[in-house]
Amino acid sequence: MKKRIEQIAKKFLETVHDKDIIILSHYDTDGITSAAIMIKTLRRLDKKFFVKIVKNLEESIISNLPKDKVVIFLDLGSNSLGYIEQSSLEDVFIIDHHQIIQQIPKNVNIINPELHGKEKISTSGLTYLFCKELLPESKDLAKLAIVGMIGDVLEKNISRLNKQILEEGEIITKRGPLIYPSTRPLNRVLEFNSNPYIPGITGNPKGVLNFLREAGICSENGKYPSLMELDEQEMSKITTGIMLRSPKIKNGSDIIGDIFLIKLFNKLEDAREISAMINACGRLGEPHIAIQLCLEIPDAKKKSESLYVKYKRLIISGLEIASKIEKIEGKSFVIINAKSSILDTLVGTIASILSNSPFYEDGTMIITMAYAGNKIKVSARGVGKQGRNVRAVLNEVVEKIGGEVGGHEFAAGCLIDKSKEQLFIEEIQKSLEIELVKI
Ligand SMILES: [Mn+2]
Repeated sequence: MKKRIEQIAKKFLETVHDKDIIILSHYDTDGITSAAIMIKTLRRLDKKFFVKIVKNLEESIISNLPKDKVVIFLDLGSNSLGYIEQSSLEDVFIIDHHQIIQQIPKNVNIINPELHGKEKISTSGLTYLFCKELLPESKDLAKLAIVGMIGDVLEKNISRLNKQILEEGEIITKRGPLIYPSTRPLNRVLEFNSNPYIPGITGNPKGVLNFLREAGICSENGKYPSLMELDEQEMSKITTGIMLRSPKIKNGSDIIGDIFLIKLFNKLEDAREISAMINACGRLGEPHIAIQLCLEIPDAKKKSESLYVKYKRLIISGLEIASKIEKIEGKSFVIINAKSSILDTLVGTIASILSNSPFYEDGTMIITMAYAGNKIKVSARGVGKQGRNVRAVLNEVVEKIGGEVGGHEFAAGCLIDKSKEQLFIEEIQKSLEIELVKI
């Protein structure tokens, strides 16, 4: 993998010598942090570039790219190799970690661990390693790679390369309960945190104060310490207290993990919080604000904080809408068609939250749908780690009616034509009911 990165970086430097660059990246946290790492590096190299952040890499986006520029795809492209081959683009670079299903075309230089050892690493991590080859003094960008790693939930099993990135970035880590931000007063964080939902504490300021008193954590002049300020013993008291109150948390490992602190705007921040903030900006259609946040442009912090607040409100109201609208329910599945009442960029998150809630039994498949222009965004989640392979179910239907599928066994999504709305619902019901007979 390292050799490969070295080779491609060398080729990239030769290619961009007299050409402008287009960066095309994905709108999630991993894609945005990857783009920010690349932007910073190209600026330092005094290169001319243009950035575009997209939700999906559609064929028209690829075919409209100017042919005389060097195009670098970040966190996407591996699924679009056919389109890229047909595009007659001359110089294409891809840094990505998604599965590859096609042959690598001749005009493509690709870095993807799926081809080399399959190590679990985010695109932001790969982009960081790549940029370090372009410009060795890039270690200050390691923190962005870590934020992207968290965005893609790859922090539970830190791989070899990620470990190296953590060391190079001098990232402060601490074991503790994963309630974030770990940098703000505990009472506020416990009250407003809903993941995990802690009965008697989440949304309950009085309950929070009782809880902290029981754990022996006192306020000083009315101000409670942050999680990061606690010693080991206090930290474990908090963990035990949370577990005692939460029947859904069965093992310590469900709640304890590594807390990562990074310096942004010269202040220590919880990388999980920054990751969530970037995600919110991207999903609300303002990825440029998130990029500015990563680049530490002063105005961006306030702007992304207010987008983050707006996003959290939209999720809560989306959950309310999902609970109220008429659903199609069958044995061990539920279809929630929000049409235009929930943003297409939020239905996936809503499906995830519902799949972790106590409202649905293990083995249930949750399907949420929302309009996205002349398409429909469908998200599917399995409740508990059992039951159907939700990706396979979507694949089967989409093969019949057309569309694009992505994801894996427990979390998948697809994009279908709006004209296929009824057909999709009929077909998926058919397939779910038949599959049940097979079980
Ligand atoms: Mn990614």
